[in-house]
Amino acid sequence: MLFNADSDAPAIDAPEVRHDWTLDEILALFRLPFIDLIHRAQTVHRAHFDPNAVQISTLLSIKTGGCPEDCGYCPQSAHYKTGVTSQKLMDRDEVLAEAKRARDAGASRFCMGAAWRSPRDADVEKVADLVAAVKELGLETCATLGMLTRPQADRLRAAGLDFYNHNLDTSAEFYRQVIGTRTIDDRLETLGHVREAGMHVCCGGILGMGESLEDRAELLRTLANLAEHPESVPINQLVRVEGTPLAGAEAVDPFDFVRTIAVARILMPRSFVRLSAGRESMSDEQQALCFLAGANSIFYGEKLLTTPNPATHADRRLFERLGLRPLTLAEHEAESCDSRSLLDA
Ligand code: SAM
Ligand code: DTB
Ligand code: SF4
Repeated sequence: MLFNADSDAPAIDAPEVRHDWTLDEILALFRLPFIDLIHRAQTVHRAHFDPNAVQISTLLSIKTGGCPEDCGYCPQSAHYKTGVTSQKLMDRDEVLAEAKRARDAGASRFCMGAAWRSPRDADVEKVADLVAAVKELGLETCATLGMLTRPQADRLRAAGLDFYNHNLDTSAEFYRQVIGTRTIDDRLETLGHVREAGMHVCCGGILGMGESLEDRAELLRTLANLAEHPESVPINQLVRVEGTPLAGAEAVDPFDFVRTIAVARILMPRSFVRLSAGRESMSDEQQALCFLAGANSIFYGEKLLTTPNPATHADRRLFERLGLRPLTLAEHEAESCDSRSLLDA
């Protein structure tokens, strides 16, 4: 590994996609001068992607609230009083109407979220039916339903599920301080089942929960050292919801958020890095810096799962101001390592 004379950060002229990052190398990237870091990230980004194209996903909470898990950040946990009430799984027709709306507004991927610790087999059957119907509309499909067994992952894949979202969220050590009802090893086990079933992995984390720089670096190290990089890496900024234990967490320094995007881009050069939750509280200028640092995916639509996302007219205006354009499914197909299930836009 080559090193810059004036920095411990690894050089970017090593062309290979690596899976052996050390914590020190990653910390050295975080500690680069901001401008140098962004330049490196943008250079890596341009080697793999059109820098002006952004993949668009839309989220829908198909089963909201009442979750038995105690994730300290989440408004949907039954452990906290946040005003989010427990609802049953949405009807098929309602989900399909939302999916059509998302497609017509320009989304290429539709992500269905459920506030489950782990779905029952009967729930998986219902979601499998939704997945097949959403695919019929010409959308890529993503689901995030909690922990899956291998047969459940196989069932969803057979129904045509393209992506499964299951975040590691933070370092293993900090995870224990935020969530008591499961471990990061439980998460890794489900990610293994998703991979074995042949689905694309969407896996990232949250910044702003009180984690240290080392925790952020360790999260990215774990992601980048997986046998295959997640195809999609969502970087969320904590949405501080009243009633959750993390409601009073300190805000993330905007430049530190951008740095994390840049380091994710450098470590996982071929992955889509998603500027995820938290955009509502970011300026257009901060979002532009995130795109410059290598973010190339967003959630589009006025709601995330239970909290607000920027108004669609604001996002369209932002894209216009920056000369950004939505990545079409056909382009994504060309860039994706597994395009079996993608349809032309
Ligand atoms: N229950 C499933 C699970 O935990 O995997 C799926 C839904 S859960 C809401 C999906 C992800 O949303 C979490 O892993 C976390 O990254 C993110 N999330 C939840 N609450 C959030 C918040 N307040 N701010 C930012 N991201 C949040
Ligand atoms: C991800 O990484 N972020 C999304 C999606 N994957 C499922 C969820 C964000 C949730 C923000 C809080 C809410 O709206 O409830
Ligand atoms: Fe449940 Fe997922 Fe929220 Fe945790 S993050 S409480 S598992 S919905």
